[in-house]
Amino acid sequence: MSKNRGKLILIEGLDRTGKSTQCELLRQQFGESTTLLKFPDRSTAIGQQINQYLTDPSYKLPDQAVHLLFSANRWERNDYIRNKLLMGDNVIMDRYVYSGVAYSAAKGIEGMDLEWCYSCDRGLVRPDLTLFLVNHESNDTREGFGEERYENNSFQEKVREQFYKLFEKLDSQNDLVIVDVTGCTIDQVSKKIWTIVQDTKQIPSTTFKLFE
Ligand code: NYM
Ligand code: MG
Repeated sequence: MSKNRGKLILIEGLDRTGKSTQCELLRQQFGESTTLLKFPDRSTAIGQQINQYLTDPSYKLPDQAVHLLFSANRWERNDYIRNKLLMGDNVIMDRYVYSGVAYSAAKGIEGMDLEWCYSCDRGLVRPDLTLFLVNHESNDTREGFGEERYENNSFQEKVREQFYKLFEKLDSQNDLVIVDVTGCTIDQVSKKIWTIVQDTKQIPSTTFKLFE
């Protein structure tokens, strides 16, 4: 009897919306046979270059090149993700294509529009479910906020706009749930997420949806 493939669940959002905490809690709830991946994956050679760019303000790299590094960092994990899913493992991701496009397009650089930013991610495996965490309260008081590039409120606002444009472009209504976490405790958010995840149907085949 062939085994169903695992679920691919993505948690997205602006900086400091609690994504990493919720990814970890979701991993614990799924229990065995669950893989958690965070993007950027700073453990690879490409990831280390991205890390340097994010943490060192004096590190110079053209924005287009940075964008391609983030995309390459997803591509280098694509086969790994597909294989895990085919083995029946569930895979949880902390950021992915949506962050990749939204943060780059938010820079407003000529020629680096949403379509350009999205094009190099075409063909990557598309999550069965994407949860977009939204906190309507300012997140600039959270510990550590402002330490990395992109972590300021005016830029985050632009990123938010690009996320919504991309959701529209990609017809996300079938596989995206916006989760309002404003004023919620970690536990409350975790319960909301678990309820939504349990409603996601198991995909009974070896096929994948792709970003097209
Ligand atoms: N980021 C993340 C991008 O600009 N492009 C991408 O493709 C991805 C995956 O990296 N501010 C940005 C968003 C974050 C920063 O991510 C680091 P995190 O989740 O804060 O470690
Ligand atoms: Mg961050």
